[in-house]
Amino acid sequence: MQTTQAEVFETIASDVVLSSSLWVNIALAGFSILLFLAMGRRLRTARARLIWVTAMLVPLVSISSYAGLVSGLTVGVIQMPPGHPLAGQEVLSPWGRYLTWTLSTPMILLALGLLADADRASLFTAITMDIAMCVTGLAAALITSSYLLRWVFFGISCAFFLVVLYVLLVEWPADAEAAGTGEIFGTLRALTVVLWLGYPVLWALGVEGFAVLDVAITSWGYSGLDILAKYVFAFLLLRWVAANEGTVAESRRTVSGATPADD
Ligand code: RET
Repeated sequence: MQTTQAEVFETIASDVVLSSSLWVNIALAGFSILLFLAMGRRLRTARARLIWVTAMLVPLVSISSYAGLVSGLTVGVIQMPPGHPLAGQEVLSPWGRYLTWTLSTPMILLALGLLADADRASLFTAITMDIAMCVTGLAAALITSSYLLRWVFFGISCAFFLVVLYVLLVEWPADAEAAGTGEIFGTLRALTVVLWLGYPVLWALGVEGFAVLDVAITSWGYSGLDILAKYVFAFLLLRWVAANEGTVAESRRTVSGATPADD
């Protein structure tokens, strides 16, 4: 059955729990954009300004993502394959979430990497593996031919996620320590690791996976995680950068990634 965008829009709008999970994020992203603009306007040094722009892009991508979801543009109706708990039924799939994560999550990692003064190779690794995680997660959500292959892609996405976690937990802490940003990096890393682990759990429990949670509750779960992993994260980061611009400015590497020894 072909469902029109207007029908999806109506379905979302008539479900108060589902639509409120989206509108709350549009409002908070809008507020964050204005707040972050004000917080960073006095920054002058190159690295601090780069972190600022990176942090600003998080709510900017988010407001576009959630507007796409409420409009119905990036929400599809898919029929679950045999073997899935809702086999044969048509369910709403807000695939726009996974797509826009490919833009927002690299910004979060870039901001953390710049804060830790990480080298280019580890920045590139974390960001490309993260994008691969999101794209394969999108594939897992959209496959309707085989229940098994949905989980195969889920597994592939988890493997990419492990690489991201490795960089965050093993590689960057030492860089951050050396850069004098160890404490704030530790706080933001803990926030990121704990919250990001919630996303695959939610995927597995939601309609995409075992269907223990319905679409609206799953959407609230993602929205709640987003609020903490994006706006609260970026707020804490920008507040620290604004108060400690001198520390951030004294990068061992230039913004281009060369270490002083390379010069
Ligand atoms: C998916 C499902 C497949 C397995 C894994 C996932 C991980 C997703 C993560 C998302 C983080 C999103 C954030 C968005 C902020 O804009 C795709 C759910 C591992 C970690 C922080």
